[in-house]
Amino acid sequence: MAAKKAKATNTVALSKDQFKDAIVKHLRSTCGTDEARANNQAWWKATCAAVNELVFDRLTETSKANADKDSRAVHYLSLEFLMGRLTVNNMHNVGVFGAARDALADLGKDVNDICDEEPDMALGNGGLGRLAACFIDSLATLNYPAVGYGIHYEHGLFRQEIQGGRQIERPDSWREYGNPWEICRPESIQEVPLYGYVETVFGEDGKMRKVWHAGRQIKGVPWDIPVVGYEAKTVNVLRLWESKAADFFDWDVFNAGGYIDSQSEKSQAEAVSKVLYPNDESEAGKELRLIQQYFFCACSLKDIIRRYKRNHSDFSQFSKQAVIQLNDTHPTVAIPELMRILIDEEGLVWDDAWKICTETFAYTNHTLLPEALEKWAVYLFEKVLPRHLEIIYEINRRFLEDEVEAKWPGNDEMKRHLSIIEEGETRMVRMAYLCVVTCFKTNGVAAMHSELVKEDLFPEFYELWPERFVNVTNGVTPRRWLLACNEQLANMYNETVGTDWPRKLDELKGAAKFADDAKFQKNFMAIKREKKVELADKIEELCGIKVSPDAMFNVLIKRLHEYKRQHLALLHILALYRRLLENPDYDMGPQVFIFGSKAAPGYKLAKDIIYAINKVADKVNNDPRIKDKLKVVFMPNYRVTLAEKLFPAGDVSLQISTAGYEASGTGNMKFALNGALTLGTMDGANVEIREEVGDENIFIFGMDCDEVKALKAAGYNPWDYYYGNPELKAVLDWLETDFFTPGAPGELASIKHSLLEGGDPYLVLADFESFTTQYTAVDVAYRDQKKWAKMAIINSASVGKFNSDRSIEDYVDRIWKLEKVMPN
Ligand code: GLS
Repeated sequence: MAAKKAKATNTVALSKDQFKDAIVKHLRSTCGTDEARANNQAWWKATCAAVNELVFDRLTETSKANADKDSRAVHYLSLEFLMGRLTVNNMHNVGVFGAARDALADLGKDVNDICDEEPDMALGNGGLGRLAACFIDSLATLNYPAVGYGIHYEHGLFRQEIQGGRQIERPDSWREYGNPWEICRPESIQEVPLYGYVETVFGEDGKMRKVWHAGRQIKGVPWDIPVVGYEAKTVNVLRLWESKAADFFDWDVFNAGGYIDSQSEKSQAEAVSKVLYPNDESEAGKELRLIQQYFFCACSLKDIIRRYKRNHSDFSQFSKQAVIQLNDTHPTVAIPELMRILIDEEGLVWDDAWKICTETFAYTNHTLLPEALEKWAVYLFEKVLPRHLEIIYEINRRFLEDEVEAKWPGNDEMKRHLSIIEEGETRMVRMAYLCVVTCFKTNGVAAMHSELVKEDLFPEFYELWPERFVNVTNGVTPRRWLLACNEQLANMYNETVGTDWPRKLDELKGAAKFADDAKFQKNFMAIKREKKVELADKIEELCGIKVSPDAMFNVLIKRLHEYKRQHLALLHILALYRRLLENPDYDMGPQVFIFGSKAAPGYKLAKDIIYAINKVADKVNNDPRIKDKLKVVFMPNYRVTLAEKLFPAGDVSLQISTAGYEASGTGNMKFALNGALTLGTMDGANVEIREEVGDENIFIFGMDCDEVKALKAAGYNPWDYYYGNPELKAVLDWLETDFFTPGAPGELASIKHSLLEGGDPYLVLADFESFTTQYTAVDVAYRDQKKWAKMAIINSASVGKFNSDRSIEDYVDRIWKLEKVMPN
């Protein structure tokens, strides 16, 4: 089907001709060139500048309205914001996408080529960071006062190259040539102390005070990224802090000829915002990481307090004006920092300061994985943040002596168990406990996950304060994940259910009644095919592999982790390959398996899995015996921009984590919205997707969470499955040969060993049979294209719940209690 022109879905803010004039003006006045000489980079920057004429006006109006009304605002503290590109999104949100596209066309430029100039803002690892980006989009769209706070990393998540099948990490430089979306705000620079010691002093009034004599200071320079609400008057701010040396460099040293020495303080300070830590769900216990956390929390709190003080002379209204959401435990150090400011700098007594903290902070838990629950060595805290450690000790003392003692009198074992300080060879600060003890709300990110947070992670805390635990199921913004990335489907929905769905995603329900309609099915599947053709072209361009858009596209895109079980999919691919080799007429429709994934650089097995996928792909894709029935693709450098091509093109969405391990997942929502069917476990938000789309429109396999727990409790033995299933044994043994790595036997063996000698911690072998069996059902279903179309339409039309606007309304209702400031 030919691509219909995207309809401008909201009020046109500029006509095509006005937009054209604006671009031409900015080519000259902003970029110092003209239409004849400009390269695409200049065209892109001039286009952004034209959009910014609208954005910056709204930004100023929003901050003025917030200041005038002295409104309560949420401050979303997150070490990650995975923004991707902003140009198309911002154009849609301010309502000029159509005008911009036509204006550029008139000027002889293709909007896609121009927007391709923009590097991804990859300031996050995966789901957690992308969620933060969706949330700030929704907050602005819903006209809620909100500020996102994070770090202005010089290098975002590494760029992944694949060489000889292996992942190579290259630095990502997203702002090497400037970024038109950000504004530096030197007027709001903050100073951040570090290291040093704490002195106890007595004032003239005889009162004791603590003074932190810092050993070093660094400077936080704020960069503001406007966050444009869709069809809304609100433009909020994402404020990202860049670290700089407090004194640019030491002039005395410089003048004395010590140029290199004078630079050392500068480079040490700048190291703080240099790189994003590329670990998802596991933490490196690095001093620099702790400093990063403190740096951005300290800057953000100072900023929040500075704004508060414009209208208030004491702190009595602070928790009414400000709510601070801690996105996972990464910003937990904000808690002792606010206590320190209130007590040491503002002169409040402990009880008053504590009351403010317990009414201001709320915490979102994003994972149950033990290795991801942050703990910091006490000695590290003592060295970097000595005063904060004292405060944490005092919070802990009061918690144990008052609350735990009252609930479990005389129970020292319980005190040890719940203490914020973990005893052991190296004493550790348990950051999650500090959050739960302080925060007025703790939430999980999907219904099932929130139950596990209460039952398994914090059961005693739940017993103490049941009212503090809530659920807010994640969501994704339909502006980016349907309107902008799937123009064709967006247009079809505009014609079917009207143009309100990008805000009110539930309206797509109206399309479900056409799920049986032959014409609607045909159009829906034609769009899917068009997106598959686009992806197939991309695959050929990036990987040199030809795939047929008529094959079933199975897509598994997410960070590489054993619990996400990319290797389970790999074992299934090997099984299919084997079946085809044994019987070339084996009855299956043509299938393509498409992976996209980055592995943390230090995660050896994850990197081995990438290598294995690539080696298997080499063999399978070039084996004439299987007559193109099976193809395997590993797309390099998976990131938001690539995701925007992959989600619309998927037929099957693989969500195959071990039940109980994936807190929510958000890719599962993006796939369903774009008409892919989920093949997944009863894990995270898959459970709620099933509720929405119906059991007959989803493929569930494997053990559920209770079965996983029971099997583990009973003593799981992966060898039983190895010996019990000849096909499984054969494919595992295959990994030890040199079949996929000619001349180098054993190169893929680490996967087998982790699943057998390593104990298979994520029960890959236990779920293998159920997975392959269910995959046969998927293949059969896909070959009945009418039936498949119906199921795909129902999926897409039924997932309105997973709009991030709904998540935000839940946060507002259950936690933040905000009011809208700008009019709708
Ligand atoms: C994560 C979880 O692993 C995901 O399941 C979840 O969807 C996401 C957002 O809540 O958070 N936790 C994490 O540390 N990284 C994630 O992607």
